[in-house]
Amino acid sequence: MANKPDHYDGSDIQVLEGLEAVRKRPGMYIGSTGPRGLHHLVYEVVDNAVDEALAGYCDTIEVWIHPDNSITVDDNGRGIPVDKHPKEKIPTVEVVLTILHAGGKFGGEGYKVSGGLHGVGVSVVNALSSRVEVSVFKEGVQYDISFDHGKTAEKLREVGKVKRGNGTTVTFWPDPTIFTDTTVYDYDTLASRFREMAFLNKGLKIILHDERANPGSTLSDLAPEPRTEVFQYAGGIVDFVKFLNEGKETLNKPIYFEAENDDGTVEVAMQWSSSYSTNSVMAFANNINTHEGGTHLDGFKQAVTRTINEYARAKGILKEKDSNLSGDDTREGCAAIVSVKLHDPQFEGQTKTKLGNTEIRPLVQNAVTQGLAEYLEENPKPAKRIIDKATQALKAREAARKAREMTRRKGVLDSFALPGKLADCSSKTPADSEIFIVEGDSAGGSAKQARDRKTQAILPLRGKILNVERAGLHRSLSSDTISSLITAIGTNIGDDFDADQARYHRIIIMTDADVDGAHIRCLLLTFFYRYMPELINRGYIYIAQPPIFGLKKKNSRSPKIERYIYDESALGKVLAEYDNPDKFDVQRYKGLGEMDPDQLWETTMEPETRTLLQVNIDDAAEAERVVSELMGDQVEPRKEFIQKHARDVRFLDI
Ligand code: 1YM
Repeated sequence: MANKPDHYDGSDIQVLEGLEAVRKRPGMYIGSTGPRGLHHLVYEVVDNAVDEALAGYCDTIEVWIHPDNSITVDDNGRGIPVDKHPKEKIPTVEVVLTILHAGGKFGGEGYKVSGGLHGVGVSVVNALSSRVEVSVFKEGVQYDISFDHGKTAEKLREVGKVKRGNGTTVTFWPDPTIFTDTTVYDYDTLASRFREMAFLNKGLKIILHDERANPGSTLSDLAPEPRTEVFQYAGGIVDFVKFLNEGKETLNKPIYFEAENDDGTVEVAMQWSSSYSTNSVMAFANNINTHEGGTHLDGFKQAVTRTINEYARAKGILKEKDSNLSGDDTREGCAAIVSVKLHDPQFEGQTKTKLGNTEIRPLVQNAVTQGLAEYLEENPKPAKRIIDKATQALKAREAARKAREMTRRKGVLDSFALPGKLADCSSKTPADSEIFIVEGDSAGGSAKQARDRKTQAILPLRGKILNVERAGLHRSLSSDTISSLITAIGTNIGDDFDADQARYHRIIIMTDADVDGAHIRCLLLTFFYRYMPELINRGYIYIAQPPIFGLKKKNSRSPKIERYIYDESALGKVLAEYDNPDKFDVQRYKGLGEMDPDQLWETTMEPETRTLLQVNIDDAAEAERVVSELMGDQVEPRKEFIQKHARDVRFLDI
């Protein structure tokens, strides 16, 4: 605080030290300064508006992504208080924006989004923005205040009378010196988060505008025109499970129950489909996706397993000699949302997304046991379909176990018998090792020549891989491609899966930049999503980014490529950078096979210079939906999707 201006009083110093701490260690407050952290700023502001909605004062939230990647969030709540704060002697809105952790400390009754990375408060957004502008509307009067790098720039002033209802508008510009990777917002990331928010808060309307546009481009992350989407669901989480099951053949109408006691509220919606997935149960606590599960999810699972077994036995479907249906059997093809709201949520676990409150478990368990038992009794036809599905899962599980034992005896899944096509790396340290899963033998050949043998392994895949979504585990295992993939990775699969056995900590999908390549990539992602989600959670799965254009000097006899372009939308910009673009030939790469080994190394494989996209399941709902829309029973949506999103990677946080 060397050059602290002399007119600061004690509270100002506290303010600066607080926000300075945030600027020094942003990761402690928002997780990272990468794209996730950047998007987190928006959630933090929107969470305040959602809290206002949970308190019953606000029903519409509007968000704009501006062309300069600044963000505006507006709500029609009460407006952040503008009166003088009794302790700090400055307007409360200024306290909220400048004092660390001020946000959560006020509030009275009700459930608030807090804990985890959320609820750190909007002052953190202020600290990490080069500028913030806030307008508060109360009783027809507008009040403005603004901040630069967390410091009050223009004090609160009464602007005058306006014709609009109460509310708050916040605009912020993420500080590019903090978010050094990128300050560009991803529309899909924000859209799926707001969709989720709208599902979880029945009736709440969230409107997202993207004012950015990239005219003339069909294959870029930006839409060709500005766009607006409205998220509002009268059915709440019932609509959520319908959404998760879109494109699937369902076995029952969504079941819904809710319960409440002094500890909190629980809402559950569930619906089975004929799909094989067992990881479509999503649990939330105070609107936060508890990826790591917790007490609410445990209560749900126990209740479902027990209730279905009891029903199946009572109806004589399970005989005395039969073994019980496992939890996985009862949840195969089950899409479910478990949403609890509680006063003081305890978030634990590695990513602070595991709910620890033990008092919520019996509430969920009783609600589900009672609700599900009643449903099964009253709806015998869908009940039979659900039980049949679970008993089939049990049979498949036993068959798969037998098949696994067979193949293991034959040595197929044995780690000593690595697949013949694998060109392994010499390093045996997984943290240093990576494997490229390459489409086709010819690209595989180039990659084998190009690679760094010490750390880079190559596994060429011949043709398309089996669609695991439709085939199920049993058939998948008997496919050559799948079993060589599993063996090469080394983790095994199903009950025997062990992420610690992964032979590589970077598993890189490298496919052509065309529609077939996109399809193969989707199939591989589906495989990892279904059978090795833990590898995605650990951040082991990546997608290689081969260039799509190369610029070569015209009439030059040298094959030297002057410049590679990885993004369709950048071509025009790059050509314009050169004084005389006529002097270049633009070569379009359709397949990896068109590059020689040196080029493949230089553009795509060299660790120092390449770009990799890391796959995560942050948005499991979206991944689940896209995967089933793409890979499910219906063919038309798949075709359309692939045509529309040939290079789109919505599983990804770049
Ligand atoms: C665009 C972002 O922040 N809305 C918002 C925030 C607050 C209130 C209303 C609010 C809360 C309370 C009372 C209360 C906040 N107020 C505070 C604090 N939208 C957005 N809308 N009156 C208004 O919780 O009691 C923090 S956030 F602390 F000042 F009360």
